[in-house]
Amino acid sequence: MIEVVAAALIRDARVLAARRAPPHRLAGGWEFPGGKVEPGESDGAALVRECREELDVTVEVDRRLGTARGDATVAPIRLSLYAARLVTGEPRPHEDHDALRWLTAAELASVEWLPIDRSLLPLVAAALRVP
Ligand code: 9L3
Ligand code: MG
Repeated sequence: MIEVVAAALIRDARVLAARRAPPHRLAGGWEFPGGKVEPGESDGAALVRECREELDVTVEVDRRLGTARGDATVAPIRLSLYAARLVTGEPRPHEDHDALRWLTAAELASVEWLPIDRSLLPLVAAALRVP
């Protein structure tokens, strides 16, 4: 089981969605930014590191919204999604993503989510309603 963390980065009742860039096999799919937890690393530390690497921002990690299971190439993954807030910086895509969007609850269904991320959307919609 590969442990993966992702951030529902919320600002002004919108959540940040990121589109995976080529050449990854999941290119074109939208996700909550994040990645694999390294050995000995906490979920929170992994999220802070991933948001810095992928978006060039510092985030503060809030509560866990939920988890979902899915399949990666080599092994099943468990994705833990956390609500998070921006502390410093303005998100911009690096190598991992080629587009970013801030979505309202009403706009959540308007992008092509990776299936595992889509399964968590009801929890994100609830977090957007009750910040
Ligand atoms: N994954 C799915 N949804 C997400 C994230 C951050 C990751 N919101 C999947 C894609 C890969 C695996 O988890 O199969 C590892 O993610 P990454 O390290 O390639 O970002
Ligand atoms: Mg990643």
